Amino acid sequence: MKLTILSTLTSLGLFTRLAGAASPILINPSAQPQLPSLKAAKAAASAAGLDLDNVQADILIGMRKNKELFFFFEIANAKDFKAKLGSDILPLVTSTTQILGNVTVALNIAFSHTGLLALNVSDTLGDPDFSAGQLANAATLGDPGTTNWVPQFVGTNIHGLMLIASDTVDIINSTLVNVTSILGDSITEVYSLQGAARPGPEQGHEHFGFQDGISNPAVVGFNAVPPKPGQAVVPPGQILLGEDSDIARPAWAKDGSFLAFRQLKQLVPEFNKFLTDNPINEPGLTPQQGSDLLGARMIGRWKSGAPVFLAPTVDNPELGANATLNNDFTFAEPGQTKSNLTDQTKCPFSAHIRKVRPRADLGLPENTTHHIVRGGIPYGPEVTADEAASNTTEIERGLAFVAYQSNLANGFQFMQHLWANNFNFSHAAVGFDPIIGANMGAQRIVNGLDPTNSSRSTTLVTDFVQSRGGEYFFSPSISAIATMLSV
Ligand code: N7H
Repeated sequence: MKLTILSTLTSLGLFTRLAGAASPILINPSAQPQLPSLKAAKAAASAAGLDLDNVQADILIGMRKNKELFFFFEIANAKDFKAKLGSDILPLVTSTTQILGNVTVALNIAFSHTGLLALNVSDTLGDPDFSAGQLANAATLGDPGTTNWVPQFVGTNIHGLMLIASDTVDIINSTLVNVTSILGDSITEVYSLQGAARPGPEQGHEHFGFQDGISNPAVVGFNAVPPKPGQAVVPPGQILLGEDSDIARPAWAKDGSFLAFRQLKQLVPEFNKFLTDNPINEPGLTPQQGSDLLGARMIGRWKSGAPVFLAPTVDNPELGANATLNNDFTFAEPGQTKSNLTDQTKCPFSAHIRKVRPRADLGLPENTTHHIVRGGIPYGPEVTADEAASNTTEIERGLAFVAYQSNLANGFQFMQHLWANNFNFSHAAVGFDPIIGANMGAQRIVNGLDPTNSSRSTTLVTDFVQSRGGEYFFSPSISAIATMLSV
C-alpha cells in the first residue's frame, strides 16, 4: 500500500530527480566520484562475476544518503520474525541494482552476532570481532570505558539494524510505520538515530565543515573502470564475503558484508575554538588563515576537499570540487614509490586521511588489505548561535559512522586501533590522529601540525570526536535473507 502511494507520487513527478545521478534519494556532490550508471555497473559486475541484484544497496554506494534512519531492534519472536522477513520485508529490501535505478526509498537490514543466534543461525562467519560484538572491542578501539556510550549499545541485545534512506524524513517515517507494522510484536525497538546530509552549501560536508566521502575505494565489479586518479582499487572480496580474495565462508554468507556502526559525537564549537586559539603562524597568513590551515592539516584536506598535499597553504575550492584531481596524490613526489619520511611540510604524517590511508608512506603499489567503504551520514542539528557564542556543545551532533568490509580486524578496527590510535604509526613519534585518534580519554600528543616547525608537538586535551559506542553487524545478501535467515 505504502509503496503504491510512493510510486504514484513518483509518477506524478512529486520527487526531485538529479540529472545524471542514480536514485533521487542520493546526494551527488561534485567532489565525490560519480556512481557508475546502471549499465556501467552491470558491465563491470558481469566481467567480475558479481551479482549486484544480490548485494544490499548501502554496501557499495558510499556517503551519499540525503536522509537516513538507523533503527536498532531486538527480535522478540524469532519464528514470527522469520516468517515476516521472508514474506513481506524481503520484497522491500533494496539491492545495489535498484539503488542505481530509480527508487524513492531504500531499506536495508543487517544482524548482529546475537541477532543471528536469535535466528538460530550459529555458523561461524570467520570474524572473531563480529562474534564478540563491539562492546567487547571498546578498549581496543581506545574508548574511555563505556560511560559515554549510548546506554542501549552497552549490552548485547541489539539483534538487528534497519537502514532506511530517502530524500525526506516523511518518507522514511511512513516506511518505518509500514515495516514495523508488518513485523508487529516479533521485534521491539531498542534505539534509533536519524541522520541527514547537512543543509544548503554544507551538503556533503561533515559537521566540522569538511567535504566528506571523496575517497572511497573503487570495488572491482561495481565502480567505473578506470577508477579516478588516486582512488584505491580493491577486489570485491575485500568488502564482500566469499568474493575474489576473501577467505572461505559458509556459502550463504557470500555477498554479505560486515557493517561497523559507530555513533561519533563531534564537539564542533570546541574544535572551532581550538583552531581560533592556535593559528599556524606562517608568514603572509592572517590569523584566520592560520586557523584554517591548522584545521586542514589536522584532516589532510581543506573544507572544500582539496588535499593539503596538493594545496599546502590555502584552500583551493576548484581543486576540491574536481573529483578527477582531488584524490590524485600519494604523499610521495611524482615518480617516487615511497614518501620522504622526514618531510611533512605539505601534510603532517598524523593528518586524519594520512593515518587511515598512508598511501606511499608504506610504499607503492599500495597495500589493498586495509580498505573500507564508508557509508555514514551526519546526525544532529547545525551549531546554534548560543553554542557558537559559548564555544560549548549543548545539543549532540556528529557522524553516524558506517564502514563496510569483509574482515573487521583488517578494516575499521585495524584503522582505528593500529593506525589512528597508534602514536608510532606510520613511523616513530608521529603522534595520534587528531580527529579520531583515541587514548582512552587521556590527552593526545600530535606531532607535525606546524609546517614552520616540524618538531613542535601539540597536546590535545579534548577529544573533538567522542565515541558514543555502536555495534558490529552482518549485512547479508538478498538471497541469504530469502533462504537462511527467513526459514
Ligand atoms: Fe574519516 N573529518 O571530517 O575529519 N574523514 N572521519 N574516518 N576517513 C575523511 O577523503 C572524519 C572516521 C576514513 O582514502 C575525510 O573522503 C570525521 C573513522 C578514511 O585518503 C574527512 C570522523 C574512520 C578516509 C573525514 C571520521 C575513518 C576518511 C576526507 C568522525 C576509520 C579516506 C574526505 C566523526 C576508522 C582516506 C575523504 C583516503 C576521510 C572526517 C571518522 C576513516 C573530512 C569527522 C572512525 C579511510
